[in-house]
Amino acid sequence: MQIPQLMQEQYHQARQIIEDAKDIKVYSHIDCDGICSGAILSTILDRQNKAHEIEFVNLDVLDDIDLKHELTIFSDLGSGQKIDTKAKEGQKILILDHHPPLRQLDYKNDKSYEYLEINPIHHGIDGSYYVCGGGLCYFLAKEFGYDDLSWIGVLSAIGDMQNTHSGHFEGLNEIIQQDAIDGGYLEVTKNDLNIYGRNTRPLFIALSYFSDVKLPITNNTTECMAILEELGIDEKHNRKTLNQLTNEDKAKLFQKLVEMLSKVVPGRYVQHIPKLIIGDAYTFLKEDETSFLRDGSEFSTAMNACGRNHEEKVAMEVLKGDRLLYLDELEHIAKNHRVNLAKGIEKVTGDTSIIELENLQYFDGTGIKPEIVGTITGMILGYCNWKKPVIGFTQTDNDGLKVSLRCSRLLSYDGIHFGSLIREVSSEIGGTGGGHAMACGAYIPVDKKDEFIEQFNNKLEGKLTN
Ligand SMILES: [Mn+2]
Repeated sequence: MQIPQLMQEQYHQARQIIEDAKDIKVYSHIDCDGICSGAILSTILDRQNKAHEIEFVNLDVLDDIDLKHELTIFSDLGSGQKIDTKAKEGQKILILDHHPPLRQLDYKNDKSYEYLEINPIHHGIDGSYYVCGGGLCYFLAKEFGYDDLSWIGVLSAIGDMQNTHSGHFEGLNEIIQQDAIDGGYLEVTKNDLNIYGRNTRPLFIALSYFSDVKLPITNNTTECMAILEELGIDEKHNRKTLNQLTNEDKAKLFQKLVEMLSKVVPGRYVQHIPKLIIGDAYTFLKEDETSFLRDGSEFSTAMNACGRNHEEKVAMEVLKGDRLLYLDELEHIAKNHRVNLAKGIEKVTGDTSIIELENLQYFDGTGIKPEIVGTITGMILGYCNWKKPVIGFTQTDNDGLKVSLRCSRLLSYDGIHFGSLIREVSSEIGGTGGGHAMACGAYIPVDKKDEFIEQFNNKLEGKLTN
């Protein structure tokens, strides 16, 4: 795939707009993709000697926002929000977003302010699997000749789960990946064993987090050690990590996992088993060999940890190259984050009961911060029935309910898009929602919880394999 000509022309225009501007504000999203987008834009602006402000925000603050700067740039957000209701004559707006756009390509034509929106969907390019916010910002960097930022584009796509469909990058993401490889920033190991924590987690612990399907090893480190011993891998419990295994050991482990999975997975899911344990692995070659920044998934988790704790700037400074001051801070934030997650898990699996209905299961996560309820919901999956999605609820600061849904990847491979379902159900009861096929969320009125559960349960009738 190549960048369509019209989109390429938009990038020329975007460059011109930036070169002409003196007073610039950037709004970006608070997740890994948004932080990567912000870091790329900020680097472009630094190198162009452009003073700029950058702010990481939630989507809900953007509708009817007061624009105070000559040029306002929105990255990884903006397409779906009414960001220009207060735009004044002479102001300029640039949007780089991959979410479904509210406005058409010709929207700019009769405006008294300058409006440029670069969104792949306007050009017939899928925004879930072919390019994300950070990728769109990278193509702008490339327009300026800053190909060295390609690796941040790759990281954004990892964080945005753009490769979940096939285990590989496709579409425009492939161009970014190739640029990063050509520049010597990235190594892609095709079809590697795909277990989280390859660089820093001892394998027997990494394996115990396997939760797409409940296996004997799930949340059971003793069983993990026994299996590694049986396979003759790490039998002395040296706490080897995945990336310390030989290919031969990886192949043995792959066989064992397939065997375990085949025993418990219903027939219609069997074809998807390899995708659960195999995928491309991304190594950032400029990072220290033992650093968690060296592995793409671990790096993106640290970025998300910052977003969840309102420390996006720390994450951005690390991306922009500061490894002295900010890397320590990043490690500190990531560690605290893990402690908070563990406390949340303990709470839900301890005194809160997980309630199972015909087609879903849910828990009351009161007291869990809304920023981390999604991550916790994902980790709770390993304690539940993997054949149904799990939904967590918690209160927001403004008396609403935050809803998070996670499910086994097998359900999404089977064709269910929970992001679309949650959008439908939440809007039917006066809330808002959306997201990925297997990780999504919503905000709903606090008194609509029961209605939400009932409607969601009904909507799933006949869609799941029990
Ligand atoms: Mn994104």
